[in-house]
Amino acid sequence: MKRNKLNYNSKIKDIYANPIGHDVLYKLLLQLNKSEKLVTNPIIKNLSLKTVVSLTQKSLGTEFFDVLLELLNSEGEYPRTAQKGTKPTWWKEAVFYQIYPRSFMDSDGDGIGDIKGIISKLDYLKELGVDAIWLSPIYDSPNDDNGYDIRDYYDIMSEFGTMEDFERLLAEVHKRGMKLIMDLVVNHTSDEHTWFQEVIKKPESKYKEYYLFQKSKDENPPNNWTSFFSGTAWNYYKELDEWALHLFSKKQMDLNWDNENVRKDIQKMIRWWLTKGVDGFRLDVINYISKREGLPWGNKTVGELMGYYGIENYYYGPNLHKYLREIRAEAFEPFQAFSVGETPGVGMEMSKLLTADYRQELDMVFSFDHLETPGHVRFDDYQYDLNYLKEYLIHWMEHYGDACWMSLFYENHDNPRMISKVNNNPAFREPLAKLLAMIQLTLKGTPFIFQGQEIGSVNKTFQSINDLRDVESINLYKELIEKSSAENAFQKILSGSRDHARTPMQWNNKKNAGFTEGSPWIGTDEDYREWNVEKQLENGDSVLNFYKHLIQLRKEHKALTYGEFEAVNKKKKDRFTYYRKWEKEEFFIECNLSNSTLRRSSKAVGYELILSNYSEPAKELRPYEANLYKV
Ligand code: TEU
Repeated sequence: MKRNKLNYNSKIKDIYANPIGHDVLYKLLLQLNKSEKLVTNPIIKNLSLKTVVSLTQKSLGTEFFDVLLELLNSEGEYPRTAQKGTKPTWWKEAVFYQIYPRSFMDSDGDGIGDIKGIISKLDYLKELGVDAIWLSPIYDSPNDDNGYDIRDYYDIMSEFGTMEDFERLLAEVHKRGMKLIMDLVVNHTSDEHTWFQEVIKKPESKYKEYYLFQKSKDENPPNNWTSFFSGTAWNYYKELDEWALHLFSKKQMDLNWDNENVRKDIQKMIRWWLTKGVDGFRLDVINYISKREGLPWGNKTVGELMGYYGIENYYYGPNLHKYLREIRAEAFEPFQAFSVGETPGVGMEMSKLLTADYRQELDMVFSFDHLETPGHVRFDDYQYDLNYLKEYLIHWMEHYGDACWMSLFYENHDNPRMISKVNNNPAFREPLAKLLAMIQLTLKGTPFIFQGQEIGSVNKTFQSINDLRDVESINLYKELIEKSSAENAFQKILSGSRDHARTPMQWNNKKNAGFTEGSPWIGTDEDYREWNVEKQLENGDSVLNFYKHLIQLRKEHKALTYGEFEAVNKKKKDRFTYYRKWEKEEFFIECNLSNSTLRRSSKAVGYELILSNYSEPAKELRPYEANLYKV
């Protein structure tokens, strides 16, 4: 459906009805920790943009609104409403498991996880009930960002093994009836990729057009865009007297997707892997690939609000849909390959335009608005409020629509552990781990479990900055110590470091948690002695067995995958209760989102209790109690 362009006479309600307008305002409200009512109340929603500008000019500036309108009008399409019926496919029924290869299992004692290590654990994953594996990058890379900086798309990182090892892995995965998806990192390549190296050697090379080089008028970078890993997003190259764009580390150079040759080369590479038999891809920061022409300066207000400058020029760029459709048609479609896009900053309405089945772009996306409670960012030291997660999930369950399918996750290799974010009191670790599992595995969508989540992993007690390895943490630390004490800087890093998720998988209570015979590339702490796979496999009540049980139930009962979702007592704080219904089958899920006791829901009386994170019955609903009933 097409709509009219928005302008200064448009009303707030028109802006909120525009898919990007909706998601931008929603995100803004989150960032400012304000209720949605702020834009939906009758007075405000009828204000014209003109009036809003005059009211907020001082704080936001007028240019902010020009930028906003340009962004909003760049999307001519609106999601269709009311398509009824979900089309069944394997990936809607699957439970995915993300492996971060560097930290999963080391087979050769060099302290770095590898492909043979993964193969040795496939039976474990099968036992757990995993249907599909997402492998973080295993391509040849100098590892500035642990493989997210690819040097050669057609080769395997030597620390991880060989192409033969990979082929064996794929065959072993398939032999067990599972699927394998790879990470596709194509917003950027390593600066050590031959394309980039060619340019440095030969400025007149055709590969210059593969990247985003620009001249600058003076000694400063061409624009004010900042990198997600601190500082300017530009590197200066003396050989060329030009700058090249990198949204991430200094060694991750952004590709120029407006160059058709780049797109063709990438599509060719994707087909090459699909010909080998991989089942699909997780597409790294795929919503960043299309940059606004001329790479305009980032708006100051947006930059201050988001913490990054320039983002409005590329997080939902003008050709994004076109490029995604091309990839789909030229590479994915002929192989029936599955795709899930990593799309930071994209909310629900934009996600619809990226994933609705009639649009032929992606199958699913990872949206991230639920990973921090409103008003907070990852590096804040605060306690995550599960009431917000509930609100977010209900919103998506009720409005994402039958043409779209949601990804369900709390963790990945870029985020601290969810249990630690919610409550780091060890007394609650086990019930909380199970509560999170209950929610993730009984909702509508495809669950993605991140390695270690299934044994209730928590954040590590890193002692100093020397214990950390991640380029983001290290760069941010350097930036912070310019302005504050080393101790404060380290505290901030500890709250948000991605390394919490990257310590070795805890297999047993032996040396290095059974991860390696050598010395691990990143350490673990004493935690593994009590919290490890081996121990949990032996204990019927463990977090691991709870996951296993839930996954099994999900497979046995269609109600838990395709079933209708119906929330009950939505407004009741600390309580998350809902039904899943499919034909004659009905389940009721009752969760206590707090660390205090609550009155038990009267609804559950007479229902059959199938699974609970507490073994003894009790009158009250105990801290983080989670129950699954058959109605
Ligand atoms: O992450 C992209 C991303 O925007 C973030 O999740 C990122 O980790 C961080 O929060 C930025 O502040 C993807 C990958 O998952 C991540 O590991 C890579 O470092 C990044 O892209 C670059 O490839």
